[in-house]
Amino acid sequence: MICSFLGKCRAIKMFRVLCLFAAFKAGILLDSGMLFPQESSSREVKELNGLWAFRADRSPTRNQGFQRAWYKSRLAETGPVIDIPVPSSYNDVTQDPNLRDFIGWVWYEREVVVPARWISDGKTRVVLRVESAHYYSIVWVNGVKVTEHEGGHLPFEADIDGLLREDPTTTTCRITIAVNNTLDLHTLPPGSIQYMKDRTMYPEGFFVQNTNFDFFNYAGIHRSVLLYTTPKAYVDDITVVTDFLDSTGLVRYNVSIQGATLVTLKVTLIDKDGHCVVSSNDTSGVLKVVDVKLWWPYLMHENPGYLYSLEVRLNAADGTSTYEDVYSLPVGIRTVKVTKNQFLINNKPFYFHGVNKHEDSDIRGKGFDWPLVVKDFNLMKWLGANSFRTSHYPYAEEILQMCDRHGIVVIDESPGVGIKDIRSFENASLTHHLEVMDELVRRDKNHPSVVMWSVANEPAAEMPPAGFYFQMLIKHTKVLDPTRPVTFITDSNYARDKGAPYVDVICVNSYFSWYHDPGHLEVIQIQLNTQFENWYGKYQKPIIQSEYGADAAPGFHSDPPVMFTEEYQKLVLRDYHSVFDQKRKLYVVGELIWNFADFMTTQGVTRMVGNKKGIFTRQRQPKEAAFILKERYWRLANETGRLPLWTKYPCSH
Ligand code: GCB
Repeated sequence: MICSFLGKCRAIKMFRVLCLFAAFKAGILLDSGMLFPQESSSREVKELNGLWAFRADRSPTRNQGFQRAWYKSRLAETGPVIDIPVPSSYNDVTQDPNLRDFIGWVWYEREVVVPARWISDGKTRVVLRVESAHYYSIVWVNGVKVTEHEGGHLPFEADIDGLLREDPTTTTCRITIAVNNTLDLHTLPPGSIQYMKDRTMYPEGFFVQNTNFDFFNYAGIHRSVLLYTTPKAYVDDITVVTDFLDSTGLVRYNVSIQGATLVTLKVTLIDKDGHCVVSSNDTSGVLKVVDVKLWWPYLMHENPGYLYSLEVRLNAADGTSTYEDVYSLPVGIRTVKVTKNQFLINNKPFYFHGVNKHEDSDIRGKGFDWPLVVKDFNLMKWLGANSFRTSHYPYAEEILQMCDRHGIVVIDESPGVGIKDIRSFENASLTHHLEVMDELVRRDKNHPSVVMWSVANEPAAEMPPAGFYFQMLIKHTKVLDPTRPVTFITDSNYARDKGAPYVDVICVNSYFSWYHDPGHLEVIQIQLNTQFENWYGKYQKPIIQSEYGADAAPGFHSDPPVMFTEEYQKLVLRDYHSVFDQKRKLYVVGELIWNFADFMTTQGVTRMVGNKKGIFTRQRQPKEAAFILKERYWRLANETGRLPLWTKYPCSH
């Protein structure tokens, strides 16, 4: 009996391992890695944040910088420059209205002292990395072009040690980065430039950038720029996929190496207390973790966000030198699965009670800012939020690292927002969108907090090309990562949505009593009920209410409630919640409020200094709705999860 039971267990374990291999093989199609830069005994990191010299190219064609080769000499030698901080959007840091709304090329420059040993030892690889610059970037070092990149929310890098060694007498190098925020029909997000030629109406050269998304198109170098080193033979990428059976964790890993063929490798999984749990000398394999500590979401377990560390130690030699490289990857062991009416994490039903966010704040715009990140995490935890969606683009990787550590679950979204013009479904757009998914999955594949990919927000999913477009996009994403569900966020009619058949989870945005039937709170429950029944009836897939909400100007009150007051916002939430409470027992697996905080938008008659659907103000102070949500989320957590011990005394946190 016992033997056959054990045999069965072994067979199941074997089967699990085989599945993990299959999932993994497909997931390592990407050719090179984008490991987060990290200091170790073999690697150094030098952040280049601070003040950069800056000039916007205000010439009518925006092309003067290229015509006059501004990258060839110091920027200050070719014209006036101002100080601009990195990271930050440039739009809101000066008093110049033209710079706030500038469209076209801007030029950044910074001189850097490179440690002499990086150049002289001949064994060091020096990489220049830009974590994100919006939207199109070209980078020169000492006047020589080293890379260019399309896309505003993901990192790119270039090896520059060869270039630095060309003149080993100087250890100063000049980095020039030209960044263009112009969006066209094939960019992500798409946009278009409209020239106004009627001289009785508009001044000479007048044009506007049109977009179909509801946030300000902040521009500039939004995240860190840094130099980092690795040895010439180095760990280029690590991929992990995890599973578990009973109390044994399975970590399938693959290490890819560059710069050497003859290497010895040691891979060690280390627990939080620093103890070695299991190790191997192979470049790929499955590590078995006895008495595994799983990665759990916040409020689902008393010890959420448990991370092991996978230390990869490489030793290599060529004819003349020896190399050692060390990289440590945080690893959370967990599974994600979807049934027809549930979202399972570690085989337990998970209910998303969370928020939609933006990378947005006063003065910095979309610039990365640690105090803001920490404040937002503290607010999310105060609220009892267990999840958020990176609406409407990939966020800084440091934010995902925080999510891994705190157990905050993430729906990771591409910048595919505002795809409304039929020309944005053409091949050029699809090709770029596929590349962006490659970059996104390559960067974020190892984060346990990321449980689902979202390929787009509210595309014109009823248009004829949308079916093919989303089928390709979702298939491609599943090949890149077969271990996570894929969705796109819809707002369109369930019967006409051409992409919905391909998604794993239906994510629906709706604004009843706001954009439809404004002022009529009494329609919410009936319309929301119909929405859920229609989608589930047609597709039998779990549903997340991925956006709902109402604008509230902070401090505006009225009873009876009217739109834009805090009372109205609260009542919209109340009516949505009562339907969620019926449907979450059936097939609704989550609710994400729109939005966590007020945020800046383009100017327009429906936006009074930005979108005010935040439950916090842009300065992160609570509106009344925040307390409604806090009460609800903690109640949901009490019903569905296991709270951390400190929550017995929540006031002290
Ligand atoms: C939506 C969009 C989001 C907007 C929001 C609104 O459906 O996805 O980007 O900001 O509605 O407030 O209009």
